[in-house]
Amino acid sequence: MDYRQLKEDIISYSKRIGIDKIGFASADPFSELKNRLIRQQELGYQSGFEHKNIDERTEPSLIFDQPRSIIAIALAYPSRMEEPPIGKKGARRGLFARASWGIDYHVLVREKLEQLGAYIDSCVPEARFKWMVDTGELADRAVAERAGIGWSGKNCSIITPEFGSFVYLGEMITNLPFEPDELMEEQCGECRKCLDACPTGALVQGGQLNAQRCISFLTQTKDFLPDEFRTKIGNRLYGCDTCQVVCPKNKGVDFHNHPDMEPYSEVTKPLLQPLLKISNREFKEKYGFMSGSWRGKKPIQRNAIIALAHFKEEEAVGDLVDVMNGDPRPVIRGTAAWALGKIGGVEAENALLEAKSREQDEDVLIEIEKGLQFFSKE
Ligand code: B12
Ligand code: SF4
Ligand code: SF4
Repeated sequence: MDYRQLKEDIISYSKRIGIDKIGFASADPFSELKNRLIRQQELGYQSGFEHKNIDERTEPSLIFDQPRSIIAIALAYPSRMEEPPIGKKGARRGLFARASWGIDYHVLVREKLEQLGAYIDSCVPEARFKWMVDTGELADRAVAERAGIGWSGKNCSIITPEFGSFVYLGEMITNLPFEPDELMEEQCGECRKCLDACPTGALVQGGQLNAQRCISFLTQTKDFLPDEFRTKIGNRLYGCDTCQVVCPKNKGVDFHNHPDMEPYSEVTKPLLQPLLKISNREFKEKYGFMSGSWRGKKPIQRNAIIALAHFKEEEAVGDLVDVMNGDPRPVIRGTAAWALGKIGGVEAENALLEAKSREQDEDVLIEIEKGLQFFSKE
């Protein structure tokens, strides 16, 4: 088999099916990454969303019989919305990060990997492969870096010279001995804009993230948001793009190569108030197709409440009172209580006092107290 020719054929095919970038890597163990993952774990810097088994994450032979190469792919996603709706008093809006615009990228990247797999199969019947995107064992960024897709930026993202860091990554382990591509030279240089712009100091140093402080992670948690972060999250409902938006390598980068990635602005920048009382069914119908809804409606609703507090949205007081009094979930009731205190006003204060005499849940009572403290500070 002429693997050099096959590699060329695969590259041509990948272009025909709309894969924006492809690279080939060895399937050797990821030894540096292994040390890094262990260290991150020791420091308590991981998010908990990573695949748990570090050996499997860094040793392809543990998850695939006799791996010979890994094919990495990248799909470029848009960074600008056409005519985004503008939020205003009485109609405030929240934000889903760009990685959640359009149809869930897990589906879109998977489709490309499946097509690529079918093509390789048609060329080499004895080919075996295992593909993954995001939820698989391997670290997608480490694979992409090794395959020369881009370099690992100080903001942790893989940055491609062509599409900036606004790319989704996926890969396929194979039993075919392709010639590996070369690593790309690091191009951050002296820049440190991302480190300076991160609202929570989550980037401990270039290329090292304390995920527990990263707003992207925090928007995806289901419990109460720690106080420290409630003023930092702003109107983000899912994810955070700050360290990518400030990156000079993303300047002017905005690719619309995939119609399925186009944002529906009413969903990616939705009105906040209707989210407070949305039913499970409505939520699934309206938001279920996007990656940002994977944790269900609770974190999004909690973040929407915090966003309304961020805007000090007086028009939302009535709805927030209803939620504080009637929602069955303590996190939602408590966050609404805190938000009412932050927004202020007589109606909010009276509702908090009334709730204080009736509420049974200890965590919610703590939030009611926090809400009332805003009034004593006035
Ligand atoms: C867990 C996870 C998160 C966590 C933790 C992120 C993190 N930086 O670790 C949270 C929830 C915070 C998160 C947020 C985001 N994520 Co995320 N996430 C993942 C996931 C599932 C695992 C990542 C992981 O293993 N992290 C552990 C760290 C240690 O490794 P890493 O950053 O992945 O790998 C690099 C470092 O290890 C570094 N490294 C290794 N050794 C050493 C040694 C030294 C000295 C240094 C400096 C560096 C270094 O090199 C590796 C390659 O770049 C991957 C999918 C996957 N299976 O890999 C997606 C993934 C990384 N996420 C992705 C995206 C898009 C995001 C967000 C942009 C989403 C958003 N808009 O909110 C943010 C970006 C936040 C950020 N600054 O990193 C994309 C990244 C695409 C890209 N171009 O890089 C991925 C690859 C999903 C995908 N398949 O497309 N994510
Ligand atoms: S995603 Fe946001 S919070 Fe996380 S490192 Fe980047 S700027 Fe900081
Ligand atoms: S902002 Fe600067 S330092 Fe950070 S990733 Fe971009 S180029 Fe690198």
